[in-house]
Amino acid sequence: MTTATARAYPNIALVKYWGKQDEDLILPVAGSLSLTLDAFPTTTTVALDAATGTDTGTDTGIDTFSLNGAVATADATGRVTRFLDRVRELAGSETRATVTSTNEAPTGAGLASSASGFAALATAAAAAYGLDLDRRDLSRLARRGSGSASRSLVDGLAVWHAGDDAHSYAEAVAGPDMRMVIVTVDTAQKAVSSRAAMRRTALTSPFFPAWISSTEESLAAMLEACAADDFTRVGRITESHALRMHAVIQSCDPPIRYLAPTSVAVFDAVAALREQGLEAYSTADAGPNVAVIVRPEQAEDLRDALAGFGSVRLVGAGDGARLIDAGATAAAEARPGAGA
Ligand code: 2P0
Repeated sequence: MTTATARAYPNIALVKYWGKQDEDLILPVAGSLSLTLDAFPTTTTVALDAATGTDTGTDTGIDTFSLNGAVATADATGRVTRFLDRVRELAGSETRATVTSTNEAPTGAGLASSASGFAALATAAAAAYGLDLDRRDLSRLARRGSGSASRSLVDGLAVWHAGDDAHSYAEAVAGPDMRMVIVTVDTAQKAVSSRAAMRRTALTSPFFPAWISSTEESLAAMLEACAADDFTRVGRITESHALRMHAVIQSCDPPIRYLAPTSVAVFDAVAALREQGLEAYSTADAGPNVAVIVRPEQAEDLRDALAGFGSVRLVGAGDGARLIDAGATAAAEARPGAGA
């Protein structure tokens, strides 16, 4: 048995990804920019079982996937299998895998568990199947599982480029040092998945073409602001871009609204804090939780100020996906008869 274990962290976009130009390859309509966090990791082990390979004639065609100690749903397992099929294609392998994953964030609540999930899975699966991929190619591979996962391969601030398959990957960008306060307003599973909502937005929103061009402009401005180490400009772009994303989502048919009344109250509270000299800016993903960026020296004050709106967690910039255990192949091979 060959196993590999990887750990990856979620990321929160400051310039959002919302819409695909190619659903199969997961190529975005525009680039995006995010901060990989140092909290809420996903840890994933991929174990290949030689006994189920087709060379033994016993291939059942089924990977197994467990999430947080329970057998995952057929949908989730199917998504993992489709991803592993891509890895097997690259590796020239037909060996099935057992995937075991633990998530420290509530799955499906808008805390980007698919980003950390597919970043960890790509990293562990590439190692288990013996692929020798650099970080750029791991980012491209993770993208095939979930677009935002491409960014969780990168430490700290990451830009994910739009483009064709070869050019659509994430890489690091330098920018201002910042912290983020995550305000968890609700941990329930969202009613409409990001994937379905993105598709509906692209198909039905009259504003979608403007969303694409405005995201391109926001990303160009954000890259300039990062290069200039300009926290204020980064923050202003972050907040207005997030509200534009929610506007285009709300404009689809039938409409989708991810922000809850409490989410809007957090945006208002942060705007009021800015008036008082606590400089912070809000964003929110496809759910009601709000992430607020702040300068490091004001981070604890912000956390304390927002504690009344839900559970609050102060986080910083974290590492891109890493292998934490590079496999038991050597040990298994050294012990004849061991393993499968
Ligand atoms: C983002 N989100 O940039 C945006 C903002 C949510 C809101 O990326 O279909 O789970 O798997 O590529 O990556 C969520 O979308 O979607 C997302 P798929 P994904 O973070």
